Amino acid sequence: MPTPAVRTFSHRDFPVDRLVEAKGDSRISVVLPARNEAPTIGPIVAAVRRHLVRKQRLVDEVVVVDDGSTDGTAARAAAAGACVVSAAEVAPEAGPGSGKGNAMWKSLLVTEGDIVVWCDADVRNFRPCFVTGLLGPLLLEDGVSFSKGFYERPLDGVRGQGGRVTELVARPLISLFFPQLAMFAQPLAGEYAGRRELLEQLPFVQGYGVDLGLLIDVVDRVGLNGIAQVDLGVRVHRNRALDELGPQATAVVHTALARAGVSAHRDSLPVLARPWREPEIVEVRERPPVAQLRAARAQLA
Ligand SMILES: Nc1nc2c(ncn2[C@@H]2O[C@H](COP(=O)(O)OP(=O)(O)O)[C@@H](O)[C@H]2O)c(=O)[nH]1
Ligand SMILES: [Mg+2]
Repeated sequence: MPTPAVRTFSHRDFPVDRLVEAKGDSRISVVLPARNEAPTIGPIVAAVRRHLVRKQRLVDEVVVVDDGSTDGTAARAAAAGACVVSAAEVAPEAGPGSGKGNAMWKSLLVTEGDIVVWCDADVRNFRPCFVTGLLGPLLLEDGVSFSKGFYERPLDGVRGQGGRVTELVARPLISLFFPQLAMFAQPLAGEYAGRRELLEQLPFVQGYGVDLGLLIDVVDRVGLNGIAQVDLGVRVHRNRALDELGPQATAVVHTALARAGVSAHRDSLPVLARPWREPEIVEVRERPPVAQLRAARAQLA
């Protein structure tokens, strides 16, 4: 069976002045989920604000969703001009949660953009073209409601060696269960953007399963034609030690299996057990689509 193609672009295809023109009256939010990202959060926020809020009027708000960072992340983000919210303070009535996906889900409740762009906050070579590249297909190509970033990711300066969880976990799972996603170059990329009306229809896996979970669910909902992937150049982020990748990999496996209908316990928390280490609980609970939450709130009002 031939592998289906994905509409693929480069950030260079989308000069910022064309985006500003195409944006018209629509509103654009940039969101950075962050936990203990003090070294990188300030420069990222500052770059988005300088180039895309002040110099060009492309982005309407820059929001950092913090999760109890203890290293001054919130203060640095605020000093650089972001609106900083604490995940725990958003929709406490929805019950406790944790992780990157939980912060992203909550970001839909505190932002106003018709388009929401998410970027990781640990990127060391962030450039505004991450944001403009992701916005390009949404603003300038027909029928696109979600765009996913991809990039070259060096490990210790060596090309093509980054992305261990991607290569050893996500790609095999995709090949086995979701071959329609095989042409996404970075299925676990944290840089992606979508139209709010689509994003609010989707459940969010709370932890590190969120990136793959959303990709699977978006393809399911809008088809490959409704998605673009965009080359964002080279991306350098904090590379984790192998033992830190185990819980992330577990979240990715669980998310994929739950969507493939293999896991019997979609809502129970898996535990990663390893010899001579404390077992680690992995956050894989899911937040319901925001549209459901809004409907429930409207009924109560
Ligand atoms: N708010 C919040 N952000 C998180 C949490 N976990 C991870 N992040 C952020 O999500 C982004 C990606 O996380 P990272 O650990 O770099 O994932 P990796 O690149 O896949 O190893 C970074 O900006 C993190 O700070 C969390 O529990 N809460
Ligand atoms: Mg990272």
